[in-house]
Parts: sequence; structure tokens; C-alpha cells
Amino acid sequence: MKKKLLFLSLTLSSFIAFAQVSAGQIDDFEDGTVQNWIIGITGPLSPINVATGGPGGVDDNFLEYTSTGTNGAGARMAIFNSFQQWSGDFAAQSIVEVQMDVEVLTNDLHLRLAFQGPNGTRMISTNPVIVTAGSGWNSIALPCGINDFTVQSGPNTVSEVLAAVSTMRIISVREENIDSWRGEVIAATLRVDNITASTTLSRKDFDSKNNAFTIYPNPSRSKLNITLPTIEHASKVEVYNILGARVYSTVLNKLNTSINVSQWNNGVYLVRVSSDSGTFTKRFVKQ
Ligand SMILES: [Ca+2]
Ligand SMILES: [Ca+2]
Repeated sequence: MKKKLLFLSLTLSSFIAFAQVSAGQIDDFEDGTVQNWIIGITGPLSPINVATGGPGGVDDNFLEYTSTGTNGAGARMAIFNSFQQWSGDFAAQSIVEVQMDVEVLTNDLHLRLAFQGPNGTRMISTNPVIVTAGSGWNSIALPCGINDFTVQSGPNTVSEVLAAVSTMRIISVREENIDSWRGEVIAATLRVDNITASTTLSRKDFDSKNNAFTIYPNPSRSKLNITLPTIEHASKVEVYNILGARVYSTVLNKLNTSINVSQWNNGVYLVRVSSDSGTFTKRFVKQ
């Protein structure tokens, strides 16, 4: 019995040791496979490799997954990579963010990373990157620092999970809750390419989110004021309600903008400012 257990643990540890994430690795799908990205069932609902039409155009392979939004397998927007190239020690490899090119169809997605680590501990990106359906290929970055995740279940810390990842998921979920690691039930198509383990932040101000822009007062009954740190980076602001519907959008061309919110329904909104230096999202509460 003891011998069998020892054999099993040796097999498991050598398996894990074989599949280690490494700095700079890229899933570009040019080998014609899905590069271990699955949804846990086989069959027609599984992610597929599409041979042309990626961000590089003709002959640029990419990964495509369509969630059904109905009941059963394939209902949720979540793909995962387990005990393969996205397992291991992200901290030791100095991976600070996972960058990827994405295209979204049918419904807007709130993309986040989700990790499972020691003792089944699960955590997801605290802030989503919202990708608008039908907006073509977008380059996005999901940060991997110790301040970028919220643990959802299990005994371990963010640092401990980042040092021993067993499963990495790319999910869409609007609001964090205990079930959100599984991804939201939504009908959408996610196309992904060039999933990159980056050791440099793609945006110089990504690690200082609080400097990205300021909103006040919050909560508010009548006005939402937005202040930008610099004007040359500004492009637009979009506000989404809790159902993911865009309720407001405008171009920002000055440092201070005031939006009349008195007619908005009470509740939580996501305020997204997109500019050359990145996309930043803040939560706003209308009272
Ligand atoms: Ca490709
Ligand atoms: Ca190709």
C-alpha cells in the first residue's frame, strides 16, 4: 500500500514538474491544436483551433470557444488549462500579467483569470477587462500580482496560489461571488490568440490603478464626476449596469467631466475609461 502511494505521488510530482509555466511563453495555436485549452467535456462544444482569421489575418490560427448560455455542459464562459503549460510557479517566473488577443461575439464579456492552487484554493481577478461584442480583435492584459486577485474558496493566500498553480482558467464573470470561478452562464463566442506569460506590464500605470482616473462622489444621487490624470491619454468613458448593458458612453476631451445620473436606476455600475494607456474600470453606486 505504502509503495503504491509513493509511486503515485512520484508520478504526480514528476508530471507537475514537467508542465511548468515559463516566462515569455506564448500559446499562438499555430500548431493546429487547442494547446490543452478545454472545457472538461469532449465533443462539438469543446474549444477548436481555427486556421485563419486571427489578429494577424490570413493563416493566423486562433482558439475559439462558444458558450451556449443554456443549461448543461458548455453553458458557461470558461476555458481552462490544467496541469499543463499554465501550471506551476508564476511568482518564481516573475510573470506579472497574462496578455492575449481576444475577439468577442454575441455578448460583451467581463474577462478574468481564475486560478486553482494548493488545497483546491480558488481565486479570480478582482477587476475584469470588459470586451465589447463585435469590436474585432483587442489586445488585453490580465495582471497577476498579489493584489490583483480575490480568493473565493479554500485556505491558501493569493501568494501561495501564484506559487503553485494547478489550473488556469480564462473566464467571464460580471460580479464576484462564490460560484464565479466557474464563469457566468452566457451565450457568447470567445476567440483567443497569443496568450503570453509576460514579465513586464504592458501599461506603465497598470500597477497604480488609483491614479488611472478618479470618480466622486461615490455613492451619488445626482452627479458622477470623472477626473483624468492626463488629458492626452483620454479617449472614452463607458458605464455598464449590473446586467452588463452599456447605459452611458461619451468621448472624454477634458480633465473633469460631470455626468447627470439622477435618472439612473439605483444600484451598482462599472465605469470604464479606455485610453492609449489602457482600460481601467471602477465601481460606482447610484443611490
Ligand atoms: Ca495565432
Ligand atoms: Ca497558421
